[in-house]
Amino acid sequence: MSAPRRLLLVNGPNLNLLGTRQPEIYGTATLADVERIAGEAAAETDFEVRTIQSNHEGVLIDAIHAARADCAGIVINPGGLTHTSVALRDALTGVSLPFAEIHISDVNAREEFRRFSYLHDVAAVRVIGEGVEGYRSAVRQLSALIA
Ligand code: CA2
Repeated sequence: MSAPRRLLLVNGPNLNLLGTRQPEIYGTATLADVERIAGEAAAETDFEVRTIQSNHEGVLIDAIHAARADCAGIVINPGGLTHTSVALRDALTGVSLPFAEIHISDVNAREEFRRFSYLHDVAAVRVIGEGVEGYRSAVRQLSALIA
């Protein structure tokens, strides 16, 4: 059977606040804008996007597990869990779907603790510090890799 033309877009803790605070770091676009950008990029190659944002690690892990049934890949901004979560890494490697890790800000140019990512060696694509347009790039690169 051919792979489903669907990607799961995961946004982790606090990304629901996009566009409301810290514009100097994250810009002024909202989570709705991010989800629209990802959907537009996916449509270029006839993919659709399912979105989830949660502030709860277990909810994100459940969504990643569910993606195994009907998604071809995952685009994820894990928020602060990037730097802390073995469980999120295990979920992503456990479902064996290719995934793109995206960060809006340049995590390498901020506090030292943001430089390490538990996903850095298992992500198929990494996009860092390109603002919310980075989601477009992540979706395009992941779709190309799957197709
Ligand atoms: O740069 C990114 O995309 C991050 O993944 C964002 C996380 C941060 O912990 C990572 O180190 C880098 C934080 C997401 C919180 O987003 C906010 C947006 C607006 C206002 C407050 C928080």
